[in-house]
Amino acid sequence: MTYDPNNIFARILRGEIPCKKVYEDQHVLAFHDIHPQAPTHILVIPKGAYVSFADFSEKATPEEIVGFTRAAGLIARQAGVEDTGYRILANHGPDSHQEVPHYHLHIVGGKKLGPLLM
Ligand code: U5P
Repeated sequence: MTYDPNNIFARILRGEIPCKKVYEDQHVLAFHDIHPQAPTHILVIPKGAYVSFADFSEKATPEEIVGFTRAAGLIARQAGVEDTGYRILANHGPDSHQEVPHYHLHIVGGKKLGPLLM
């Protein structure tokens, strides 16, 4: 799938659309989901142009992958959900209900979560 440079997260990265930022570094931006599904619902996105997890895992540099993974852990810790627990998930493609074609992790927590599959 070709990356759409006008997808909503690309526009957030360019500052064209506001977000409730919780973290930013050279590789990563993280912000609160606009429709939170739990008390903590943060989206972590790479600054690089990757459509989904499959694209990111294949094309991102080792520095991006390490930076992204470390940042996600730090963001969860800073959100205060490390001790109580949280869920990380990423949707890839139509069957997963991926809505935004820019790779993102959901960090969800702050309450007891139900079973994963729905
Ligand atoms: N979303 C935002 N801000 C936007 C557009 C979408 O936070 O401007 C969120 C949606 O609420 C959704 C997520 O939870 O992005 C996209 O998830 P996914 O279905 O693509 O995995």
